[in-house]
Amino acid sequence: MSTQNHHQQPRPFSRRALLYGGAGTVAAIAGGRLLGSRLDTTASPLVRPLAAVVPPVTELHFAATDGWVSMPSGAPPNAPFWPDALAPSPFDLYVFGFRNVTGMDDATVKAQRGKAQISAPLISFDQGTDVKLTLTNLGLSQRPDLVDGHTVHWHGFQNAIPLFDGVPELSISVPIGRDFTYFYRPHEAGTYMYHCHFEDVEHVQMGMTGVVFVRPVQNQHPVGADPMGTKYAYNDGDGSTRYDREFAFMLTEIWAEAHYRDAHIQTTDWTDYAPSFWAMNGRCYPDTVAPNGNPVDPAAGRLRYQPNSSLITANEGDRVLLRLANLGYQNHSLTTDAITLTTAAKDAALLTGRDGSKHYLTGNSVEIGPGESRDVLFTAPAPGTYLLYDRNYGYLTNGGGTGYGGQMTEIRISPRGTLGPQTTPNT
Ligand SMILES: [Cu+2]
Repeated sequence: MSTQNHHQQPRPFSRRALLYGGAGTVAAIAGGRLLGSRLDTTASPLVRPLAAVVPPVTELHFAATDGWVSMPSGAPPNAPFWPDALAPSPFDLYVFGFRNVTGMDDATVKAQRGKAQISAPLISFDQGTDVKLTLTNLGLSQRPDLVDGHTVHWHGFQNAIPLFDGVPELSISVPIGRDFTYFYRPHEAGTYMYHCHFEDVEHVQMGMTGVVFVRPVQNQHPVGADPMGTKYAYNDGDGSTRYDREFAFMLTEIWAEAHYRDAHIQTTDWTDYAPSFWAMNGRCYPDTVAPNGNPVDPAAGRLRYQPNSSLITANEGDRVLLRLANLGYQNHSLTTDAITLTTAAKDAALLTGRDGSKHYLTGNSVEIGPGESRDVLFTAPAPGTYLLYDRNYGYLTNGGGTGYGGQMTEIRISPRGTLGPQTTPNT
């Protein structure tokens, strides 16, 4: 530094000072308890106690890292890309992903490094309840040379604060070894999706995608003669989105060659995109119908890090809600034979006219493009097993092998009164 600089008068306000101030604001928000205690002790009569004005808060803690998962064993090998020779048994494919580490102590959180899951945890919130989601970047155990950040981008959420939007070029990403707390106040019910936005073409393809949905306030104020406890997909005003059971689906494709290149320190030309697997909730048929798993259960086997089942179960006559989200790079069209599907919402918006009239779509197929969501209802037909599948038969394969695979699952209908009330989605 020159003496000239040393003698400069400090300017009252500069762009750099503003940037520093911005960072201080982030720190204050991230340390919510500290901020709160300062506000509580202020002498200003204009500041009311926080407890009187702050809505209830849901707090979650996620970790971002890499890991290994398993595609169906019947797929033909595609040497050297799949199965990946670096994969520890019983796994065969390298991924990036999120884990829900809420409530874990620091040492246990750190122990999840290298144990990512696909698709990301299914999360849901109540309209009007604030959300604090802390993301910890645990780094990549297979690629310690790669110092990528991670973020959470709630796709479709009308975020008033860019800091919490998760687009790193415009706000903040979380470096390795650091935490950042995102804040959301969900005003709009519906089905959304979330994903990491850091090097997003790569990180999304590698598995950092999940479904998030917001329950409407109408659940607390049932319409007509509906009893308390009635569940609705939206604030529809007439009960037309009432449902008994809900199942969420993250639709993606998996390009095994790109996953191999990430594991083996090679780069990918994304314009060559040519997926080998088509997945529902990170699994390919027939794995889609296996029960929900648990990433912290060592006995969970080859689907341990693909814990989200896509099996649909219901009693005859039940109203069933399908929450569909597509974070692949291809269009998908889900169809079912012999069941009429009603699409009530697209991209977390109920299909209504300005006068509130309903413009739901009926048919046996639902089109859904990349980055889009759909809320689809049907009434469970006579007992039996039905299929929900992508009507592009090219997507009903595992690695181009014989037999059915890919984006397909089963709808298993039981006689009336067989299944008790559903308490958790996708069960
Ligand atoms: Cu990421």
